Amino acid sequence: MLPREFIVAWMLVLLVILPNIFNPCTCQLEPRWAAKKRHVMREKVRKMFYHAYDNYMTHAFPHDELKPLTKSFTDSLSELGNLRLEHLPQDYNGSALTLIESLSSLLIMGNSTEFERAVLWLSQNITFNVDARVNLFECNIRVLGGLVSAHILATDSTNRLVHGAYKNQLLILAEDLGKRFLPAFNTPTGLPYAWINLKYGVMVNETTETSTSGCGSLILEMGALSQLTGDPTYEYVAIRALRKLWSMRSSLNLLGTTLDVVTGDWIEYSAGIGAGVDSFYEYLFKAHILFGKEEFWRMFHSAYLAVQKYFRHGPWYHEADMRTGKATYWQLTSLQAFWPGLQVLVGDIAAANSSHREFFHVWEKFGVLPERYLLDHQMLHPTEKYYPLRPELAESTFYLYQATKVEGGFASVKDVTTMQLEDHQHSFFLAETCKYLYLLFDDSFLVDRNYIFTTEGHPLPVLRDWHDRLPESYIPTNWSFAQSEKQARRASAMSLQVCPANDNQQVESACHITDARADHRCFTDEECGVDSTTCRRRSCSMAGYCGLWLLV
Ligand code: DMJ
Repeated sequence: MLPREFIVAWMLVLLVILPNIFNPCTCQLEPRWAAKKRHVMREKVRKMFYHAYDNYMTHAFPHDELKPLTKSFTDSLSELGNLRLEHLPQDYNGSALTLIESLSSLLIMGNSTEFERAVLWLSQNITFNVDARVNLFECNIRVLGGLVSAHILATDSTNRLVHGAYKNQLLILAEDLGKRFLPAFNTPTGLPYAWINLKYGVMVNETTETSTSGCGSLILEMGALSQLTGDPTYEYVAIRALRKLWSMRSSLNLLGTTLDVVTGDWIEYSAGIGAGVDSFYEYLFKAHILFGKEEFWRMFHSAYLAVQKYFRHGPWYHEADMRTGKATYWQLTSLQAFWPGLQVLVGDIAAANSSHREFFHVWEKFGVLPERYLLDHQMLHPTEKYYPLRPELAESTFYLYQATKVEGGFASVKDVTTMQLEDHQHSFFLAETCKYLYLLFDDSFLVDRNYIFTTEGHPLPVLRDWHDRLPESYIPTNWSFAQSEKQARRASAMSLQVCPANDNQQVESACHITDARADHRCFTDEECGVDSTTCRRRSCSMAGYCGLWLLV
């Protein structure tokens, strides 16, 4: 979610949530060559997606993921997050994971025929009553998220599916899966086990260790499932886990990376914004947008400020000990690249820009973004040199198109120094990487719609019915709220801009508020917004322009 992400993702977000800055007049004035280039790029991405998709369908479907070099398959659902490959199932033949992950991308690319065909196939052929131990977080973001999002898209009349055949089967499947998740939450703390056997529940002697993301990144999918089924249980267990996790924060508002779900003790006190924690931050903010709960915003706001205060070093984000705030590891990881995208959603554009630039520099250095780069030694991590085509740096993937395309699909990069390939096409390549690239060149799917993308890139609509109350805009004084006419019509993430309590206070937070008029003209100070870099309120000059004018 994620950074997500970096220039592609945040340009995408801008396209989605700031339609006012890309107003129709601008589009009409787009030079013909630019429109042509956009078309060419879009078609390239479409080709890339179908190369991955068609090869999956030919050589791997209905298994989980494609092995593009050997044109075979892997039933990898139980391998996700399972570094030591423990307790692999003996009798599991896959759940068409890549097909589930591809559903919303198919529709976004305008292929409602294939989308519908896939929906019907899944409806008739998938069962989760399988003896497979899966990672709750991975299964939630990929499978539950994929199904819930596809159900919403399948029942959205504007998608012009041939109706009749679809009778909520994906929702029935999603609910079945959600029920199978519930035993994982049956712990003294309410924090879920990281692993669950889909058929038999939590295994005897199951590990009690899990990650912050594992406990804190369930609310979008589980909350959506509750809204769609009317059964509050899913949302309840996810919120209970999130609240417990938040209660375990340090006095600095920092959390660690791993913890024990039975005792509620931290195991790893060092944390950053990357692996094991990333989507916890992402989901606090997105849950606020999707469900409108103040509680999520309050948690996010404190957590965001703590990240900026203790992890940020210039444009970089290192790790720190949650108890002391002292820096621990100085490393850039591929997963951290979601952060600039989240900063854009929050409205902290200047900060997003500078952190994105640094990710991009490392990308330029290697031609791709390595999984882990040691900032203090300015070198690659010796064992994490790979680049599995992660979506967080979707743009770089586009440049990698030629390098990673093999006859049988797209192969992950095993070592960014040698560009040696690996026989694995991850399902998120179709769920996210191709989708974000495509949306960059063709966002027509998003016109007049307001979606939140889950951490796996599955779109969920922001709906009035799901909301405690609609997002409103923070005004720069006193943390109170204002709702403009425009925001009432379009509840967008960018309406959630937060500013410091007074004009002189400079905090490292999301504080950008746009001027009332795009040309920055004004009659009064009230028409001027807040400067994103300094968090200072702009004022109206004698000549009638908003700016950071020196007041004498
Ligand atoms: C995806 O499965 C999701 O984006 C997740 O949140 C973490 N990253 C992988 C892809 O990199």
